[in-house]
Amino acid sequence: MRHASIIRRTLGSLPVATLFAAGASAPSAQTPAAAYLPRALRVVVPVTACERLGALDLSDDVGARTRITSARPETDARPSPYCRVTGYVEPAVNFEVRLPLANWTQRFVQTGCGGLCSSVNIRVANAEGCNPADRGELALASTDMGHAGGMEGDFGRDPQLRVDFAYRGVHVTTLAAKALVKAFYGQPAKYSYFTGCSDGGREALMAAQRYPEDFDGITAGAPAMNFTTQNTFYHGWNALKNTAEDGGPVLTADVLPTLHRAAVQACDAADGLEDGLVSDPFGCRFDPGALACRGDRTQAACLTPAQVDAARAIYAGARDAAGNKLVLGGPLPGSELSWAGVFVPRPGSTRLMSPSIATGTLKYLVYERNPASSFTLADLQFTRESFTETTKLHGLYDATNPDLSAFARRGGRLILWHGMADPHISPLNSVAYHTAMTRVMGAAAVEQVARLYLFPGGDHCGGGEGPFDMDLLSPIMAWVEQGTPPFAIIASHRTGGRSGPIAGIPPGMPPPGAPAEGMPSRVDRTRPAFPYPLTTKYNGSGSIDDARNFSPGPPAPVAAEALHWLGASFYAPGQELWCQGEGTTLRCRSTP
Ligand SMILES: [Ca+2]
Repeated sequence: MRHASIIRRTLGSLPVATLFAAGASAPSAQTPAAAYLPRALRVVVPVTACERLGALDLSDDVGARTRITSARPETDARPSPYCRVTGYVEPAVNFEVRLPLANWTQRFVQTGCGGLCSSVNIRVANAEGCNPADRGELALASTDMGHAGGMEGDFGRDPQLRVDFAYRGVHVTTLAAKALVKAFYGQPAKYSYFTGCSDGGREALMAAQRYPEDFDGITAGAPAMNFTTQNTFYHGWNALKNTAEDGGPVLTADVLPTLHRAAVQACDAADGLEDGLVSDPFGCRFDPGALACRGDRTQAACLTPAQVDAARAIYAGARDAAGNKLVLGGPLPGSELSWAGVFVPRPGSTRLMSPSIATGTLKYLVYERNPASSFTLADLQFTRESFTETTKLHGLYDATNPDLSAFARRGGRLILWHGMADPHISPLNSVAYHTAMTRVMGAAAVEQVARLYLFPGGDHCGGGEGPFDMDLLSPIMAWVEQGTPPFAIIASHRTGGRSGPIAGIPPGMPPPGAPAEGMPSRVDRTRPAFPYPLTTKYNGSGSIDDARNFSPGPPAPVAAEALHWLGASFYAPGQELWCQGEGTTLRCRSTP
């Protein structure tokens, strides 16, 4: 029994009961913080003035010309004052580093970006209840990944900017930030972490795969690890399938609740608990044809034939005419409400994520030679030939190398996480990665280095109907610093919107999930998630809204045939390309 060890070993070292023992009688989001504690590390104070960092030349540390553009104390900052340093690595990798002035406890945390990035935005998400984060004790950094204002993707005309976006920008920012930490405090950070979601999840995996020395602990949410297919076939298919001949949408936002109710009705109880959440969307079979309009039904509560076709195609995911999958999968049953704003227009808005990111990626990023400027999304072919052409730079952008043995050898630890109702990136991508790691490294080695958590009803990086607010920074710190592997991760859901920031949301895009309604949010449900492929089982008595009434359920790995697609071979060691721009030419090789 391949998965018996994770249950036995983790249960033995960390009884589930202790994870729930600290909880009050009401569901509480505070419970997990008590279970996973970072080490108590002493405060280290600066050995130099903040402003003096402005005179540093970090070029040797970074291995490329690096300029500091400003260094000044932010003395009024909350929760604690810090030294704010901005700069760039040539050609244009902008970064910001924040160094606590009085309460640094020897940790460095770099945060990832979303979409195509294009702005510097330090955002520590999924860290509420993590003491060093809440108190402002962390040295922080982030980058725009080498270009500003390029959400249309047109920065990809410059090959070097493609490389900076693909993997170099984050890495050189890490080197610059670490050099600034050392100069400011007179010592390096004792522990370094990366945390990101969406493209930030891809960035997180890039670090583990390409630069295993950079971080001790990494959390990777909803990783866009299959960048080249995700931002072309996945988003392109959903956008085109939901576009009628007149250019208007087929599925409109007002039918999504109908579709969602039917999907939940079809799948809710099949996972063992009727709780309004689809906890096994991979095994669920839902046909939107059941909602087809009949004579006696009103339009609001049924789907036209065109809408049924569109919904079926979207669930099925991008395919060629022979049925070969061009992506791992489409959005899963239970995700319907969050299709709004992604490929189904919100009322009163025509702005959509899917056509915009797919068009930009196709026009400027994925092809070795960009298509003509007249290219439109409708020119994208869903064929095997087009797949081969579109993925030629897979080795540049994608983060699918499942061999983390170098990261493991240096003591690195990875927490992967994904919402099951993610409309942007199918959780099958993360499942496929975990499966490939297990195939390549062996289950015991994977258990040493990585965990995957899936959250029912979780939207993209945050929000959604299921409990999806959780502190992951404390568990990764406890694993790295105390040797305590994570087991139960307790997530909460709040009425009235979530309180913490969400990582990985591209600039200008609204966050997923219900908007905050201006009322104080209240935790209305907590639920543990256990390491994949374990499931979460209701104990049979007590509130289904209280995490304490749940236990680890039997492993339920996703069926192998669900992971078949034309890109299955991408999940292999040594798939990386190491590239640089030489003028208008992109030169790549298979070694650094
Ligand atoms: Ca259920």
